[in-house]
Amino acid sequence: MRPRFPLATHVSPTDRRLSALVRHLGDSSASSMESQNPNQTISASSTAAFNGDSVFGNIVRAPEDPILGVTVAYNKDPSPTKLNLGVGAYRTEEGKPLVLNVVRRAEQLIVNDRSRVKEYLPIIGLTDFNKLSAKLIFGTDSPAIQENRVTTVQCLSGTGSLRVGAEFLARHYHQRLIYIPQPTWGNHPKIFTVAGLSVKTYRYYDPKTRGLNFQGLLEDLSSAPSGAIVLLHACAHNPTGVDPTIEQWKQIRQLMRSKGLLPFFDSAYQGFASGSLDADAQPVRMFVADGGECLAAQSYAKNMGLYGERVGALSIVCKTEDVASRVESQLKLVIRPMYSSPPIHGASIVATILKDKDMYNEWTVELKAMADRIISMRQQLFDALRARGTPGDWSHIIKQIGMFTFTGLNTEQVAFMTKEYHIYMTSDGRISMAGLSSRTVPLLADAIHAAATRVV
Ligand code: PLA
Repeated sequence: MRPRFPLATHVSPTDRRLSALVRHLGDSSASSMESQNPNQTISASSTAAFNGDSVFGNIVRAPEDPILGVTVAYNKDPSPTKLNLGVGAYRTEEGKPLVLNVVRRAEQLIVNDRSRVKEYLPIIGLTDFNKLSAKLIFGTDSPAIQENRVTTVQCLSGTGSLRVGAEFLARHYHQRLIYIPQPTWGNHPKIFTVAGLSVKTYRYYDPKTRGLNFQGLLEDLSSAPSGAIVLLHACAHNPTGVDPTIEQWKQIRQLMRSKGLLPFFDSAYQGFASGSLDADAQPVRMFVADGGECLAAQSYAKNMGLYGERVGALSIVCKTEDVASRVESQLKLVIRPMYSSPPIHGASIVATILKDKDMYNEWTVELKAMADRIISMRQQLFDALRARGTPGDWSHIIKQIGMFTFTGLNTEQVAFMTKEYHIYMTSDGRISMAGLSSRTVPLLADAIHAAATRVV
C-alpha cells in the first residue's frame, strides 16, 4: 500500500500544513510526541505512521534474484521428481550437498584445540589464511610474493572480495570504468555499480559457435580507454563454460599490458575447471609473471565446499612493497566501516588444510573427484541426448568446462522444462552440471529433448 504522504526528511511548509491538519483532526499521539521533543523533524511519513500506515508503505516489491530465486521457486514445488540445476552448488551422486572429508577433519582439529579463542580477527583477517591464499593462486614460488609486493585481505567469499576490491578502486584508482564480459555472472554489474564504478561490456561469447568470440574480445579491449579495469574470469567462465586457450590468454595479456588496462581476476572455481589447482591458476600467474599489477578475488565456496562459511580473499599485486603496504592500509579503511573484520571459522578451516601437507593432498584428491564427476555428467548428458536423437549439435556440453553448461535453450524452453518436468535452471539456459547425477540425467535429457522438439 502506498503512504498517503511522500517521505520527507526535513520540515517543509507542506509538512507543517500536514501536521497542523493532523492536530486539527485530533490525532493526540502525533501532537504529544511532537511536543515531547521539539528537535524532532515532523515528516509526512511519520504522520502516516501515527495514523497506522507503514512508513515503508511505498516500497515496491523487488524481483527475486535471477540465480538464487531459482532455489526459492524450487523449494515451493511439491513435485517428488523436481530437480534444481540453478545455483552452482555441488551435489553428490545421491543428490546431496557434500562436506569434504578433509574439511570435517580440519573442523575436528579446530574444535579439539582448546587454545583457540573467538576474539576478533584483525580488519584484514587471519594472517596465515592470507599468506596461504596468495600462494594458492599465485604459486608457492611467486616472485611477487617473495618480494612482498602482494597484499591479501580475507573477505566474505568471492562476492565480498569483489566488493571490497571494487570499493577500493572506486576510491583510489584514477579510472572508474570497468569492462566485464558479455555475458557474465549476473552479480558482477551490480557489485561494481553499487561500489561506484561505471560498467561496460566486452564481447566474449559467440552464440553461433557456442565458443569464444576472440576477435570481438580483442577489438573491444583495444578500444577501451587506457587504464580501464577489466574483469576476467580466471577459469571456468560463468555462465558460458568457455575459457580462452593459453595462447589466447597470452594475446589478451599482451594487449592489456600494452594499453595499461588493469586486470581484475575473479577466481571462483580454481580446481573445478581441470581438476588441477595449478593449471586453473595459469592465466592469473601469467599476468603476475610479467611484473605488472592486478587484483584477484578468490572464493573457497566451490573448491572447498565452504559455501555458507563465506570465506575468500582479495589480493592486490603491486609494483613495490611500499605501494602494497599503503594499498593495504587503505583496504582497512574500506573494510572497517563495512563489516569491521571477517569471520574466523571458515578461514581457520582453510588455513588448517593449506598449512598441512597431508591435508592439502587429501583436499586435492577430493577436489579432483568433484571435477571428474562433473566431467562425467557432461559425457552422460551428451550421450543421452544423442541416444534420443535430439535435434541440434550438443557437443558444446562436453567442450565447455567448469560447473555450468550454457545449453543454448531459450527462455521459453526453460519455462517449459520447469512447468512440465519440474527442472529448475536460470532463464538464460544455464544448467549446473554439479547438480546432476546418473539417476537424473535421463530426466534432464527427456526434458531437453521435449523442449528442443516441441518449443521452438
Ligand atoms: N564469481 C563468480 C564468477 C561466481 O560464479 C560466483 C558464484 C561468485 C563469484 C561468488 O561466489 P561466493 O560469493 O559464494 O564465493 N556463483 C554461483 C552462486 C555459484 C551465486 O550466484 O551466488 C552461481 O550459481 O552462479
